[in-house]
Amino acid sequence: MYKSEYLNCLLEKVKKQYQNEIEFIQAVEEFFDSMDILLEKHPEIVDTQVIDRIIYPERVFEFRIPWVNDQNKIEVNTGYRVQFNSAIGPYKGGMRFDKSVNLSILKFLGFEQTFKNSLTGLPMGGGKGGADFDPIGKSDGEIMRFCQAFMSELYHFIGPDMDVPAGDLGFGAREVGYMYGMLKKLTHLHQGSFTGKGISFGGSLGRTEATGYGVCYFAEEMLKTYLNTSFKDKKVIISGCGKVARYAIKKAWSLGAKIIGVSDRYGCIIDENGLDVDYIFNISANTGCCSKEYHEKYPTAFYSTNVKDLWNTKHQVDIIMPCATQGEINLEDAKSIKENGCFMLVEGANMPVDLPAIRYFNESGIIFAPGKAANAGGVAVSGLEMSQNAMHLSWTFEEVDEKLQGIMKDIFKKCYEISKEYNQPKNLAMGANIAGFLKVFDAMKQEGVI
Ligand code: 2IT
Repeated sequence: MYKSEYLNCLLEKVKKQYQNEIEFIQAVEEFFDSMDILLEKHPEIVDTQVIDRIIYPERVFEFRIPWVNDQNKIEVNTGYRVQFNSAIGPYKGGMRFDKSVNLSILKFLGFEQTFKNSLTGLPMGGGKGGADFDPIGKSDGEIMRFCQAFMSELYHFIGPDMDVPAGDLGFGAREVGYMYGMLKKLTHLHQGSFTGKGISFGGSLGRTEATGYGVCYFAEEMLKTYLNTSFKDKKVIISGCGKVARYAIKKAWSLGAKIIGVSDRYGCIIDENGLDVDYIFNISANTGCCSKEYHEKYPTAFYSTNVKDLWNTKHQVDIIMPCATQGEINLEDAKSIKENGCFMLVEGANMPVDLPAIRYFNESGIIFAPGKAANAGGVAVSGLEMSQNAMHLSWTFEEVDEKLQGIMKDIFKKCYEISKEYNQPKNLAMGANIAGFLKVFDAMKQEGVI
């Protein structure tokens, strides 16, 4: 129950209207935890009814994607684009290809993206899209035909000043290339209305590394500010084997951390003496997996096909960075994490920690950073890619990385300043929600009831 009756009523309404949308309801509830605190100080926000409006996507597209597989059979998937909020800029956010994709997941991601993009300080609204298409086991030809079929519908709704998609889970440089190629063929325009493009056709240096590196730059600020320390000699566990996890592993390691546990969707490996990061980086780049291959080379490392064993190592661990996907850590995992001595948890994925676990971290003194702040480096560099495209130039890797570091520092500062202002200096989730919200709120108020 919230202190504000207004929020209780709104939450009941959302729960009733979207009862099957579990992920979306969690995202709204997590956001309302912070709005409750904000409304106590600023009850006048209620009358603007911005919160009533902000929880609805401005527009949702759902469409049929028929395509032909390698056996010459027709398959049909469902494609989506959720244009969540355009108050501060054109819709911006990734595309996800995964068999789990549904409207609830894309709405939660679009909602989170709205505040994340606001925190970057760049003029980008929030959007998200994707399809219930499982890319695992598909041939390159199938992936290309699927991307082209998808774009033949999507192109109606996107453009550099309208909506700019990018990659997400199951959607990397290859998929961006096929989609962008088809977009260009259909529109005859080379406008950069997609980010994460290849370097040869308008992509930005540093975009591949940006999310993972950004998570570490954010974590470094936390370590410095709260504990006057650094990654040096810290024992770190990072879940996931995709782009975010791999570059977070690489950066944390280069900053002196000891990486003691990693995972992929099939299992996890743990070695309290530190894992061979170079080896993990190379195998995961080729296969998208790491645990089984790693165990074959290093049989003394602990290996389990239960990915949850990563949270229950029984070894001392200092920092955890979940970088796989939503719903990785529940309350039970959170309690094991506390028992292992972890003092800081930084979300690299979007909502990998569920709401009871977030509340538990806050109560038990583990400093928690939400994905919408800590993983914003990816979309921030997407924003920089849009700037470079609009100016028809390209920056060096060093220029982009320097800007990324500045943006991550700035996001941390915004969240920390707000959390201090509300007398909960370790509550970065609240800081992120309020700081992200206030900019969108201001724009929505000025733009009128639209
Ligand atoms: O979750 C995310 O921030 C992304 N998938 C990146 C979005 C983007 O537009 O670069």
